[in-house]
Amino acid sequence: MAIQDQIREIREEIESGIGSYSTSKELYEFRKTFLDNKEGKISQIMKGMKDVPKEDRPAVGKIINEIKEWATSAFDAADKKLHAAELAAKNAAEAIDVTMPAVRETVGGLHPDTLVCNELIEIFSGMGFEIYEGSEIESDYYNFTALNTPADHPARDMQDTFYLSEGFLLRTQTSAGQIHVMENKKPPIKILSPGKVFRSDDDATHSPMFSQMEGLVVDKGISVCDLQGMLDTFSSRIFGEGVKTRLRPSYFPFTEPSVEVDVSCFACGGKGCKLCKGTGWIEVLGAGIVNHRVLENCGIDSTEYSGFAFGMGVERIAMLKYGINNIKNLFESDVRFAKQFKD
Ligand code: 2NM
Repeated sequence: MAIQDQIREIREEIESGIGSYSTSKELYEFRKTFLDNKEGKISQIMKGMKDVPKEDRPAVGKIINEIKEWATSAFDAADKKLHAAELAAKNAAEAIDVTMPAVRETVGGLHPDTLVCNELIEIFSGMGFEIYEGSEIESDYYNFTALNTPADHPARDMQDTFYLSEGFLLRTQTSAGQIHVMENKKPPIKILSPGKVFRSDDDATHSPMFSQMEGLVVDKGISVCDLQGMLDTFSSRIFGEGVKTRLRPSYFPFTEPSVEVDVSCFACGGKGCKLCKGTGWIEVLGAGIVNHRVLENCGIDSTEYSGFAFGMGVERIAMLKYGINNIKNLFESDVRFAKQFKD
């Protein structure tokens, strides 16, 4: 076939095919079948030049160059169009609607136990108490014997205490740690011991693991007056201004005398309501003057020094403050419960 005819065929092929591609990648493959330096149909024609008579070569060379230039610009133009369409489609797909409402970020809150713990620590730190946490595993001596809890005391019963290996147990009260402090530090001592304690107890108001906060003050001349003064300050800070305290006689092996401490009902102001069961008073903690035997057990001369101590359950305070009626709510990790305590 004459070169002119081959060129006409190529031109027709390109003209009819060039508009049928929808992606620049497909168009590029089509382009290569004509313009590839080695395999392209136009390059192949160039190779046929050797059979063209010498005098015709300049004219034939010219038309080959023309078709090459024409094809190149035709493909460039078609490619430009496809690229523009592709870019527009990509931009449309990635478009951001700035009027769309933002996704709400959910932020966690502190557990009511932690909230109350923090508040108590804040209050007692403000009164000069140092924080001493102690350890959860204690020996029978620190948890009971040193605290003047005799061997036949019901609290030592297997049913109430989680015993570990011989002589060791999970502390049932944080005061076990306070014995270590009294053994190692000369008075004045003024410490607050927050932490987990363990007792084999389980009902609506008791959990086998709960948090306790115990305080201890030892110095020369400490009396019940110091205890009561501190309790008044504490009660109005935690439950609100105007809340009064009342001491009732009680018994603990580690204190003598021992008292139960009630606060006037912060819900009804003392008139009597559901929270205080009509009495106007709510029991919040136990306290007393440290038994001289406990001081002596720690090597503190009880003729020179005296002290007061108190202990409370953090969950009980949290339940009173937030109106929670079952302690299980505090340990079941139900988000519907937890979400109510954003502060
Ligand atoms: C309470 C009630 C009364 C108490 C005693 C001691 C220590 F270590 F000094 F002996 N610490 N805490 C104590 C006293 C705890 O909890 C209801």
